[in-house]
Amino acid sequence: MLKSHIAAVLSFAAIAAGAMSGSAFGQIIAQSGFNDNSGINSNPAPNTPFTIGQTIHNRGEGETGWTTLWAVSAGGGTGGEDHALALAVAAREGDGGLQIDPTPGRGNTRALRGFPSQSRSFSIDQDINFVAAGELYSRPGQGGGVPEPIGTGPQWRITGTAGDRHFEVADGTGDQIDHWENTGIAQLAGQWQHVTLNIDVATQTWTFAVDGTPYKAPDPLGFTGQPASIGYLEYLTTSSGWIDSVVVAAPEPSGVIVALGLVFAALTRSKRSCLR
Ligand SMILES: [Ca+2]
Ligand SMILES: [Ca+2]
Repeated sequence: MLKSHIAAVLSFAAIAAGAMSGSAFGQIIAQSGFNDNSGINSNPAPNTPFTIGQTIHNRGEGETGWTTLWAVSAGGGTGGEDHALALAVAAREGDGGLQIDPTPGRGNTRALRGFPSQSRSFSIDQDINFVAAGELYSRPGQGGGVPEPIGTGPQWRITGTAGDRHFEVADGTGDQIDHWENTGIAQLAGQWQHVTLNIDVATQTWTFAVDGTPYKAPDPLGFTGQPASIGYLEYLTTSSGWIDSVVVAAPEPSGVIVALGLVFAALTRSKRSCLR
């Protein structure tokens, strides 16, 4: 009798451990790999979801979960398509990655994509590899076809002189004005770094981490604006760099908690039966 209870406890523990050690992400809402034939969202058909060597503008068809294709613009208007390309050299995974450069005469280049509006907790992950000049901004915000970041949520950027490249985050107060803080986390120019945002729309706060190292903010990071939901992500740059593996995910539904609850229940039952 005791043996079977121990076996049950062990199997529940295994389920719990599996749930905890499973995917690095919770439920993936949408992801983009800028690939054609290998890697995230790739398929055997040539030149889809991306054509290696060509723009990502209006591309990404077949990548499920998103509400729009990638949209590229420059200097706040149309253009920039040729400065946001899916290239093999820009790949962190698969056979393509995004190379994004400022559009000459326009100051910057911006790539934006919509996902189903999130009003609770979710995360945005991406791999980036930029040069030690200019800036890269990312300003996810309120979606629903709103083209400009009028309801900006979290904001982060890479900035600084060549000897002092670093990540900054905006600790917003909802006034739609930038309030930058230096995270003290170095941008390693020419190297891949993994940037993770955990966003809580309900409380209008967020956390920021690079390669698993969290920025220890003196107080919780706020949103720059007051978005009731967040439905797009973007990259706006005056720098030159590569971006790959963009993942929007929701937390795992209480699977781990359920599994732990079952372990506790099993232990309790086991203890009771031992006492009997
Ligand atoms: Ca890729
Ligand atoms: Ca393909």
